[in-house]
Amino acid sequence: MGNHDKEILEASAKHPIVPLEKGKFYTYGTAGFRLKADLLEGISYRVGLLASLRSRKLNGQAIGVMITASHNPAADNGVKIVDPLGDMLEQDWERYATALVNAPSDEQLVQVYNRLATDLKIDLKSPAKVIYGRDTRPSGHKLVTALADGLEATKAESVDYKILTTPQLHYLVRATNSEGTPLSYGKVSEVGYYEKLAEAFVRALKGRKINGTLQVDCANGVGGPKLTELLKYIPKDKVNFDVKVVNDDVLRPEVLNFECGADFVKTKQRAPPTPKPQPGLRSCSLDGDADRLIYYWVDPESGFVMLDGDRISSLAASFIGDLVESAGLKDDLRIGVVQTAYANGASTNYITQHLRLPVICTPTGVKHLHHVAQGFDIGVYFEANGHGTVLFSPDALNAFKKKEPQSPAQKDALDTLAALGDLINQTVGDAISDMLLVEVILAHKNWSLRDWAMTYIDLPNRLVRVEVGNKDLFQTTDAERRLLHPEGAQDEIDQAVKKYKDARAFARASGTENACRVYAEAATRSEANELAERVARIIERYGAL
Ligand code: 16G
Ligand code: MG
Repeated sequence: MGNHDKEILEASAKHPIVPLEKGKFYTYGTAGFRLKADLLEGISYRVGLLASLRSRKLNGQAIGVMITASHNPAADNGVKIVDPLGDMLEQDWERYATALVNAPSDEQLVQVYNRLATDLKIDLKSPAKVIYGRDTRPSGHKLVTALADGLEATKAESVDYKILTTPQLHYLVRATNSEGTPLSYGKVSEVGYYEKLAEAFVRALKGRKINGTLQVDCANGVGGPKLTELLKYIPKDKVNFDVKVVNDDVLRPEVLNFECGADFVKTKQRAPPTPKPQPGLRSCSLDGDADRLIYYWVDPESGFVMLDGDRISSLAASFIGDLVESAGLKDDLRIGVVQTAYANGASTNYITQHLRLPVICTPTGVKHLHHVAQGFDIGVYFEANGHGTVLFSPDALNAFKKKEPQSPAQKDALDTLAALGDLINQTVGDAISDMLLVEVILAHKNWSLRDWAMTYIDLPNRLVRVEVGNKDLFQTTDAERRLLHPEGAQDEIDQAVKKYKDARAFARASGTENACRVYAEAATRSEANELAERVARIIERYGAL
């Protein structure tokens, strides 16, 4: 008998797991467990058990649990775990989460729980702490109740932060664990998050003026009310930040992520139809849980122009690279940029050839990029879809604060870098914090979105989703840029790519649905489309074998 057997059994009866077809399992994927909300109650309960174990394994440090399905429709939801520094759950533990969630009966659940405790040498009597939040989906209530029951059954101390953006929860986890230490990340409260960002925003701007209005589409998700709240903390007498918050209706679930939000804009390559796009207006979109950001405007002449994660990445890298040089720290700090295979080739060229910074390509998913970015003193990482942030090493943050400036220009650069260290969310990509960063950079450079878009010209590209029998047949190497299996498929892709100028294409299994994704880019739009279709046919053929 373990310590919590009786309690786990009793509570588990209230939150049963929905059995899947024979041979099918729930898996902890790139975004945790993400499914139709009515399948998630038992899962959320069991994630509570796992979060307690994880906290106990890490000496009682606080673990986070976020309930959200990001850009998915309102009927979906998701549960994911946040590690003590505010980063994603350690990969090894994804297996343990999967094991707990797939235990077929309540009794077997108790067995798996106790076995994990034994195998991982976890003292079930030691303290555990778990903090959690959810987005605005109505199903969040029920999932939070199930989660809380899991925490109570395992006697973990817990804090319910109610409705939060995903990055706010990541912030709170790190703030909780660093409270009272020299590495304190900020006040342990939602207000603490707003105060930190607002203060750093004012400091980073250093009196520079923000031009014109910014319209922010909040996907009718949690970002809407949270952005409105943040804006109250930005002192009007110091900063002229004219923000128009739109698509912030969180009371009607059916409008969540519907024809709006960062995912809509990025995949459809157009502005949300409502409110009616106003030519020339500087605009951006957050996704449903406010961890993705895309900028755009509708040009009276050339139509819709989008500035995606690659653009934010190169803008940030260029600005921070220049500041580091002005601060006289060029030889002390290693700056690098991390991208995935989806990054537009033109952005990679711009960063390596024009900015002269190293670029590393990783597999898709924030955790991979985050990990590699930690290897630099300043690691800029973004996925093209708008997920991303800039990480500063302790050495870098120290240098910004301690280096003796040799000139007023050097002091200015050091101060701005120190402010960016506070403004940019260090735990995970944060659309609201990234948006403030972009606004700071545009103000410093006195740039419009058009100036920003002029830095390089994107290669035309096309993304195609291909239904296959079993996506797991498709295995990749070289950061998902080449297929290892099925044998022969990559040779055919290579042959197809050779037919086009400046072309590149790859196919990979999705981490979030049973399908493959094909990406192609080429010198012209028609060639990119044609190549994508060709590769899609190859994948279809191999997928049907
Ligand atoms: C998840 C990932 C995202 C990635 C996407 C790819 C996190 C927090 N989210 O949403 O980074 O771009 O999956 O989806 O890591 P796919 O595997 O279906 O193409
Ligand atoms: Mg998201």
